[in-house]
Amino acid sequence: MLEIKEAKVIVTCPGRNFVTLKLMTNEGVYGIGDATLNGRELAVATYLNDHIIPCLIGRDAHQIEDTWQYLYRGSYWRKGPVTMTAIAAVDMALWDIKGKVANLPLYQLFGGKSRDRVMVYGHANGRTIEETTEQVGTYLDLGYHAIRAQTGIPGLSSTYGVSKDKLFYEPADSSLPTENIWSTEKYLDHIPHLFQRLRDQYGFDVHLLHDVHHRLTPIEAGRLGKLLEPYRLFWLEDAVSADNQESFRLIRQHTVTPLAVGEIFNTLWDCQHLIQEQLIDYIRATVVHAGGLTHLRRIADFAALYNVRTGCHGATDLSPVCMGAALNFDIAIPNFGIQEYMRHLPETEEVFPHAYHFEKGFLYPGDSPGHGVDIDEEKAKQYPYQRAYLPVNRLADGSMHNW
Ligand code: GCO
Ligand code: MG
Repeated sequence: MLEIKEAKVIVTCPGRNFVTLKLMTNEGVYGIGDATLNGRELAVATYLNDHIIPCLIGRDAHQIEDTWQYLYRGSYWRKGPVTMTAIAAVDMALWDIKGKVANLPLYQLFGGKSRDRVMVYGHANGRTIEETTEQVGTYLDLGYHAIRAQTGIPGLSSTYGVSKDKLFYEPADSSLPTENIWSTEKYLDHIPHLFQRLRDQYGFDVHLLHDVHHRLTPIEAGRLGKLLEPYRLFWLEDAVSADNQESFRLIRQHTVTPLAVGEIFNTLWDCQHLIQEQLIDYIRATVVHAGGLTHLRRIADFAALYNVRTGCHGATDLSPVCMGAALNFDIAIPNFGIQEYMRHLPETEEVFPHAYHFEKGFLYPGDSPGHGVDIDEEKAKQYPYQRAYLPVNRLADGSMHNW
């Protein structure tokens, strides 16, 4: 039997924090899984070390489905980001092992390629519409076919999606949460001008996307979707918080702008109604926060029944390990839509050597066995954990709002 013999959790900060699970077998083959939960990293590390690893030692490394059910049903306490991220890490590592034993990249185990490349979108942003427009030009020069555009709002000193460093966007930038101030009125008045400017300058051949980051009410989101219709967005993301899945019905009644949501979803139950009632067009759940490849494939199959396509979250806080797993998934499934790709810093890429590569707006998973990503443990040791938080968001009168 291919037995799980040893497991370790590696916490490293090559420019930002990452948590990685490494599972080793009695036959020497090992697999790794991403366990990073931005701003709550050590909670997942503890969950793995104290509660999961003791149950894994001695188990059959080939029993991926049974191990998933064991960790999900068996713990009694289901769901939630910490639990599902920990389960995802185990699942990713076990699929990695299976691929290595079979000597096949994971997409082959998922049925082979449905396409030969994965379209990605990059993040253009600036403090002003002019700056963002310039940045969109930079991404076009790099070969991108799809670009997310965010801009600063006049009268607000900072907002989501506008970074200091252009090609690398890192929101978790402080050892205690920084505070942003938000105004829905200012935002709604300004954003249509950005997309008008972008279409005037670059035409309609490029896909444009926008992330609202959960800040509107359903009726405000309906209004924004309607205002943006002339600019034909690829999607409008996280227009409202999806705590209440019914919110999307109201948005749908007012706009045909395509809707995407789900980067913070952890299970199929978080999006069951959104998908079944066709209230969204793209589901953003990804491998590390939605229970691993085993569960994400279940979400995608369910979504396919209702014409919902995937658009996996791919911000910098999802490690290259998650990206490698996501790309093997993206290239294999029938209802792939798009993959987010926020570039990692060079020091992150060094700690995580990977088989995937970017070329002219597409990512290719490569043909290494498993998910094709490894961790250099010696290099990882050079970058100790540093506490870092995402910002919080308040209205001008001090009320807490969604960040
Ligand atoms: C996105 C996301 C990110 C998140 C980040 C939080 O669409 O890429 O909204 O920017 O804010 O991943 O950890
Ligand atoms: Mg987002």
